[in-house]
Amino acid sequence: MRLSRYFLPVLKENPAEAQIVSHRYMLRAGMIKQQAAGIYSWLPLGYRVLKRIEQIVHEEQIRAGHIPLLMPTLQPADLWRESGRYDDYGQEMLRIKDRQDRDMLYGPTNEEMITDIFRAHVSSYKDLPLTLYHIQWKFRDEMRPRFGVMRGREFYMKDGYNFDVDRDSALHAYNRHMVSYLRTYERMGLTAIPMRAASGPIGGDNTHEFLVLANTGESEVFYDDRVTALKLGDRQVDYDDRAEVEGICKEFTTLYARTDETHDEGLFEQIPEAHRKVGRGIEVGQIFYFGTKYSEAMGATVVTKEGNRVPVEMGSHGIGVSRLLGAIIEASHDDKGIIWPEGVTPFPVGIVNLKQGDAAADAACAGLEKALLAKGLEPLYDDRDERAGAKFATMDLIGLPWRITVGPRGLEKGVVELTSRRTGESEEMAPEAAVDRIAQIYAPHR
Ligand code: P5A
Repeated sequence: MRLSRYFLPVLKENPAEAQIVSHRYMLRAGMIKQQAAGIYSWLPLGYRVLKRIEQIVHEEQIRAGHIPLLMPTLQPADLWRESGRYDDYGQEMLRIKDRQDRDMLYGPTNEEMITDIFRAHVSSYKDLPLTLYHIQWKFRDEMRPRFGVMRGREFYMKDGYNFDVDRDSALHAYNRHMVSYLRTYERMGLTAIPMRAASGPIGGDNTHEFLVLANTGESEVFYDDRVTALKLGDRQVDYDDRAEVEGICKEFTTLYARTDETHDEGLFEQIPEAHRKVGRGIEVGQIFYFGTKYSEAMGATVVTKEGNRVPVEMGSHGIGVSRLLGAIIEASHDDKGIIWPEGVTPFPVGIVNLKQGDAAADAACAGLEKALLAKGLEPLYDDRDERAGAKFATMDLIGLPWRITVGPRGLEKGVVELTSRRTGESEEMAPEAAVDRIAQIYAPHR
């Protein structure tokens, strides 16, 4: 993509309405535009990151054996009357009437609708286990939408729902989600800690939230800091192996880590003092096991091997896809702008032409662009007729992890400069070597 033809409405000034750094940088980097309180348009750069995050979520769900579908944003109120949540959900639910005067709502979550799909088509243990998920817009009329996409009213969520014949199988589904989430967040360059939490309006007594530590987080968290060193890494996990999956969950949930809702001061004090930490965190996901809460109310049953008809065991599992952009920026930035982890960056590399209009520099940049594209790595080429300083400032703000700088002086020696956004370190090398290096860096991410 050439910057001269792109749509990147960068702001010079700090927007007054942004209280936290991720919101400020998303506005300044031309990623989002507010359309109403807590409702945003996703401008091209923001949209690219949203799609990258969505892609990682899909890949990891499919790896865990979960099946994508797509449910609508609008739902009939009658489904929610069956579960009893139509009245319980209160002011957070956006209620709408259609022209026939039927009660509708903009879905804040989909437990009822997925249970309706299940009961229409499944009635035997032979069709289980089953986990269906979608990535779809949600609406919650939050009392205090704030911090940009972090607490929106309209937001993008991955929500998955497991159906199992008995409690043990449903707990395996819960564990499978936990492990797949750990891998998902790691691929985005995040450390997200599973913490014992409260279930709120979704229900059930077994639930974990995934928290990214950040001073600007909305949740107060209490944890043993040794939990932050745990990594899933590139272990190959067999998601059907109950013992293996449970073992990984134990590894990640044995050290104390809780939100304020479930915090237990007595247990907390048993942690050696040097490791005892109180801080704040951003909730980027939550998993629930709630058994038969919805299936019983809505008549979603299966016939077991023994021939008994029982309500199906369920849980639901959510990832805050749009919130993740904010969380990643909170975790990865400096005073010049965003620093995208390679896994989610909107473009893998930026090309800065120091002397637009210089025949050799223009040709070298075009050559780099072509060579990178041929490797499936689309660069963002700043081909505008701007000062070098302004070009660097834009690249730093939008946070591409790598930059190739091309100028007539370097080209006389046959080199360009490859710079890491994270460390600021630069290295001179032949243009072909820079392309190879970028390809190597991204090999594990594509
Ligand atoms: C699990 C999936 C649920 O709704 N039902 C389906 C369950 N869980 S949840 O914890 O309420 O939401 C899941 C994740 O969505 C993100 N999230 C938000 N993101 C942006 N703005 C909001 N207002 C908002 N509310 C929830 C969070 O990341 C949460 O963990």
